[in-house]
Amino acid sequence: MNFSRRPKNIVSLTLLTVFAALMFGCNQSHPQSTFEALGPVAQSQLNLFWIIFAAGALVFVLVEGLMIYAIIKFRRRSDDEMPHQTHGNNTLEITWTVIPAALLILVSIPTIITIFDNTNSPRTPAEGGLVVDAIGHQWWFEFRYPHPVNPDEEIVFANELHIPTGEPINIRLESVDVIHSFWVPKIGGKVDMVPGNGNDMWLQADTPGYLYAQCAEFCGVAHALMRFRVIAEPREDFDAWLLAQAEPAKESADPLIAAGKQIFQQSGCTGCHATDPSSSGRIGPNLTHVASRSTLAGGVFENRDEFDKVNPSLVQANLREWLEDPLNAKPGNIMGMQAAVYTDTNKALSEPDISALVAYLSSLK
Ligand code: HEC
Ligand SMILES: [Cu+2]
Repeated sequence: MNFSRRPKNIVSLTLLTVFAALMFGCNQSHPQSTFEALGPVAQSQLNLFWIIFAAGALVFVLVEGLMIYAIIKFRRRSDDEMPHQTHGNNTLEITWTVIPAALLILVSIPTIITIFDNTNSPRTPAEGGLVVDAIGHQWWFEFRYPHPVNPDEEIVFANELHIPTGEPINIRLESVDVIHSFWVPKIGGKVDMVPGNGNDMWLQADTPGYLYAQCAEFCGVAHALMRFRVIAEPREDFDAWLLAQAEPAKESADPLIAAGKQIFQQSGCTGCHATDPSSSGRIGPNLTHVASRSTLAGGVFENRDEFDKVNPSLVQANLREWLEDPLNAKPGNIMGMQAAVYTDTNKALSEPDISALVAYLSSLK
């Protein structure tokens, strides 16, 4: 590096960085912005952010102002003048110890109130509030709902959390492997999913919407591709959705679909995937209604078209791409690393096998 050019490089690099940051900020879509709070938990977190930000800004302006004042006031005025030397000042030292301590105490009050508000659900399961289990897996999310008809059973779904709007939803967080973190930026969360040590949280969406969410704790190679969606919908739509999920997998007489089902059973898929709505605790997502999901493979594939509807031809194209080469779509994922059809070339799926599997899986609506 040419050292004489260094300051110039630093200036242009800084300008470039500022420019890039501004350009990114210009984007109209902020699917994961915490500045657009759509529910009470996210709103209280945002309020707390502004309180702390304001306190920090106040301290910044005050300290910088005093510093600039001192630099100018006590500067050396001529080459042979020695500025006045000061050693210790009790009044000043007490002041700049007491003011920050007081500020910290002030900020801690709304912080503690927010922590308790975010922890204590306004309608607990005991008070009749809806409760959903969210289980972290490397690298996807499992959700279990109470069965709408049979209280002894659960409905198991993946990568898409449906919630009724305007109600507090109690979420019990767990993990089967490493620590993950559950985060829906616009309505709340960022609470850890710890294996063997359940955490509780609640959140609420005030209006219907399709929200982006993701794991917020580094959990291994595919962490960045561990996403999920939240679908907030009116109570009736939610109830209808849950009833549909409680239905057994669709049967079909179509020969290609029947062939696909057979390949599914013979290729080891059932070792990791259930096709019964109440079956949980497998290595891979429950596939009973996989073709009704708006994404595949932890949010990697979008199944929705420009009208925001799950589009059957997109579902088929995405299933095909996933089954042809899961490691290309999501590097390091457990299916690509462990399923025999990908690790043992003698068992590899043929093109007709994949077509039959796509026909079968896309019939599971
Ligand atoms: C070793 C266990 C294992 C086997 C065997 C396996 N899978 Fe998977 N499968 C997974 C895991 C884990 C995921 C989740 C991957 C991710 O998102 O990180 C997955 C994801 C999927 C998905 C996407 C589901 C969703 O909701 O996103 C489909 C479809 C699928 N597998 C089909 C199959 C088929 C068909 C077979 C048989 C040829 C098969 N799998 C065999 C573990 C397995
Ligand atoms: Cu994770």
